[in-house]
Amino acid sequence: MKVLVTGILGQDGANMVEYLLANTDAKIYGMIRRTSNPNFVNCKKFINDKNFQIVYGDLSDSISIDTLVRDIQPDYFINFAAQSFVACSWDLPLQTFDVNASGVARCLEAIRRFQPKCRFYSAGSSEEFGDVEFTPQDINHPIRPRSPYGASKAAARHLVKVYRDSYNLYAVHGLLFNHEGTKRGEEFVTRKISRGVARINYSIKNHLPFEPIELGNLDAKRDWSDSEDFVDGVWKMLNQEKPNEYILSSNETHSIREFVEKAFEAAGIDGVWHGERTSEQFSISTESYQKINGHSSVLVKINEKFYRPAEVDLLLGDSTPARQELGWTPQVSFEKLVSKMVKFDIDNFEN
Ligand code: NDP
Ligand code: GDR
Repeated sequence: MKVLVTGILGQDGANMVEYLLANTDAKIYGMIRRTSNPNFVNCKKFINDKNFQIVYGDLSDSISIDTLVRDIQPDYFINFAAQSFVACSWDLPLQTFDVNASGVARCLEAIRRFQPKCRFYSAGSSEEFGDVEFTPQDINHPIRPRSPYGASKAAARHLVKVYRDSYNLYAVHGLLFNHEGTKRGEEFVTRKISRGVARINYSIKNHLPFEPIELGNLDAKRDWSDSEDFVDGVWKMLNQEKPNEYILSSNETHSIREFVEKAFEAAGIDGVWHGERTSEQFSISTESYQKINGHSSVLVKINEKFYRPAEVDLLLGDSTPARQELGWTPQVSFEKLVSKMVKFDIDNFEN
């Protein structure tokens, strides 16, 4: 069995490769694009595995995708590559659309032409629901994106359906709510917070001054899970009798504010909120503040530059069909996820 996985330097691609190497005998081809200084930090566990091989390709280059599918003849093509940062998609709307939507068309075309029995996964997103009409969101929720990123993923979803219906391909666009972990990119809010907590924790322990973490909208609510649970759900989606689309989610929602509280709690730092709107701050509670020799006690403050032109206020998924029909059972709770990320970043900061 041969599996082509894209986005392997990112979070989900790397977790998927680890999962496949641990659970199958497949030969894994991990696609990376050409960059001057690729970062292999997420690939440490498998980069030298005999069943793993790096291949070059780019979703914006159809020749590279055609060549890979034609030469490898994969049984599965799992596409996690994307311009995945919503905030940046207003700055890069065309590049976002080209990679996330046209890129999926390039993958589907390559499969149609060179290996039509290959099973294809396209990484859909709860951002497609955007300006939500009802909660929790299930697979029938209307598509109402609020960002160029959300619009690009919605277009990819339509393309996958068109190719599935037109050419009888096993192609699924599974809708993933937010998922995080120790491989998460540093600009996403959860990792930004867990890394910030690790930095501040180090300063407090060493009686050093520190800068607060600067965040945008604290009121947005997200349905957060662990990426390692999701790659199992994606693999299950690819191994059904018929190609069906499912939602993967935790079925819980929490605000950014709650993530901040839980993250500092995981490091044993007590904080309190005060102030309103853009003046709101999270500061060390008086008792523990005395331990830090009178340095500024502000842990989190607002920086308006992190607000978005349009926000998705509330995401809460309903993944009951995936749990019942795929037998998918996520293992990591919200609390466990936060403490796992904080602990990892504290250990890494200190070593
Ligand atoms: P990451 O941003 O961590 O990884 C994305 C990867 O895509 C990176 O390795 C990047 O390469 C690669 N990439 C970007 N552009 C191209 C291109 N033109 N050609 C080839 N590779 C490219 O994302 P995640 O792992 O978090 O997400 C995986 C997928 O799931 C994405 O499609 C994302 O949109 C989607 N998704 C993610 C969710 C989440 O909460 N994590 C939720 C819903 C959907 P490089 O390292 O060189 O930059
Ligand atoms: P999101 O993730 O946009 O949901 O997309 P992100 O972590 O970037 O934002 C989550 C929420 O936090 C608010 N926020 C901030 N966000 C960032 N990045 N930085 C900040 O300083 C900050 N302050 C507040 C945001 O406004 C937002 O409401 C992720 C990506 O993985 C997508 O690829 C994926 O499709 C969706 O999840 C589901």
